[in-house]
Amino acid sequence: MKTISSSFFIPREGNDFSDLFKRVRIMPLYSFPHIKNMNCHITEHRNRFFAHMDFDAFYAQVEQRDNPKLRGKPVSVGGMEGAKGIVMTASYEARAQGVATGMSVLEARKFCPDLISLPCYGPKYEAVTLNLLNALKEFVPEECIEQYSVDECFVDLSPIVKNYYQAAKLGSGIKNRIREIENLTVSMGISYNKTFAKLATKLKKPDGLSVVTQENKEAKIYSMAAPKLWGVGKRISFRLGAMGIITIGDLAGSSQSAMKKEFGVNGIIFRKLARGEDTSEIILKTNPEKSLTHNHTMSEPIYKIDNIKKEIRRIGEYICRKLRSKNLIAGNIHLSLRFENLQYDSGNVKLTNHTNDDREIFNSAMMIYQKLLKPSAKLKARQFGMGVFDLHIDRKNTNLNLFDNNYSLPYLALDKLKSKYGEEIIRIGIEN
Ligand code: DCP
Ligand code: CA
Ligand code: CA
Repeated sequence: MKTISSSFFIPREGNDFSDLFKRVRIMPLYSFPHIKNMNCHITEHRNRFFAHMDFDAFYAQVEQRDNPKLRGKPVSVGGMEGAKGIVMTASYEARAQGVATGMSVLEARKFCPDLISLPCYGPKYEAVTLNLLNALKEFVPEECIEQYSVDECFVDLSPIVKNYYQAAKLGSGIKNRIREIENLTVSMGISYNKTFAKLATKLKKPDGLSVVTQENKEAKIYSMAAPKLWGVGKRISFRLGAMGIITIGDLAGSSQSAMKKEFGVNGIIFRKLARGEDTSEIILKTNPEKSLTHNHTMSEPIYKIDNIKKEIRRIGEYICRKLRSKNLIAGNIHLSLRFENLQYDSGNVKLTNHTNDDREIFNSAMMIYQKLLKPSAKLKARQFGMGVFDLHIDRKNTNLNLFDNNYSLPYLALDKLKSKYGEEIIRIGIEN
């Protein structure tokens, strides 16, 4: 058998499977996004009630809602107008005929010749999710709501309910409200911790509402396959299988030291999650900035166009790097120019697309510059300033670039180099 390999693997020897598994994967902590703030002082949540909800066949359900002709029909989203493209999701009618996420539309048509393949329209789905988040504020305080993915969120019901009966009643009220305002169904799981709430959602789909308690966790959760657990991917489950661990129940009953030996600290976490010992809380998004600005005063005033372009590019790159570090994109840019005699000129431009791309920001800044007073040998420029506004979270990174086909440059890798070696180390080629 081949050795599993990846740059994340380190050599490992000395157990029965050392021939099979010569390497151990070090899982980065972001593989467990929900435990950023795990409370180490308690072993298990008590008297806490978390709900998790996930839209059913999300993109496909939205398309069926918006076009009654598609209802009851096998529909997939992600195709181009013709037959090309990948199935991002499929309606339950299409799934019943064997269509699955990740297939090419051509492949899917072999199972389901009548498949209606639709293009993906990201902004529409994002708006639905935002409406859901707003609706939730009618039920619980804002700090009890966590958006987890494009169609999922967690809600801490604990400040409002005292027992599972009340939690289920509130959950059902939330589901009704979503149907009322959006005419869409979600499946919901309720439990005493976030991990079990998320697993509970999977128990009944579509339009389900499932409750997992300390008392019924063995019956409801323990028979589920281990990879259903957060962070357990194919490779991990393969290695768990070799240890005789197939279900979440097996994992809950496993030996802590064996898990630690095989997977390090991640092994302990997997076992804890399986046992219901997830003590994490709702993770709140930090408020995004409303604007970012940067000014630079030059020791030697400038007036030649080449020097001015260089200066504008430098400030633009700095701003873009700052945007990327905060995972933001800007919709509006402002450029200002101060002369030696303190005279001042400035301008704004609304960008056609929100961006944090060095080239686009530079080009837009140059468009503004063309309309400003020009420095000259007699009146040189002493300070340039740039501001970006109308900032939004950049969902491209989290959505795997599914919403557009624009290629993007490896900015994040370049930013790391710049942080380490300074601004001048590398620069994206920009046409002058
Ligand atoms: N999605 C995507 N690419 C993927 C997986 C999903 O673009 N590889 C999109 C399409 C889905 C949405 O994200 O509609 C939500 O993904 P889910 O995994 O929650 O799947 P669905 O909501 O489509 O179906 P389910 O009813 O199983 O939750
Ligand atoms: Ca979903
Ligand atoms: Ca989902």
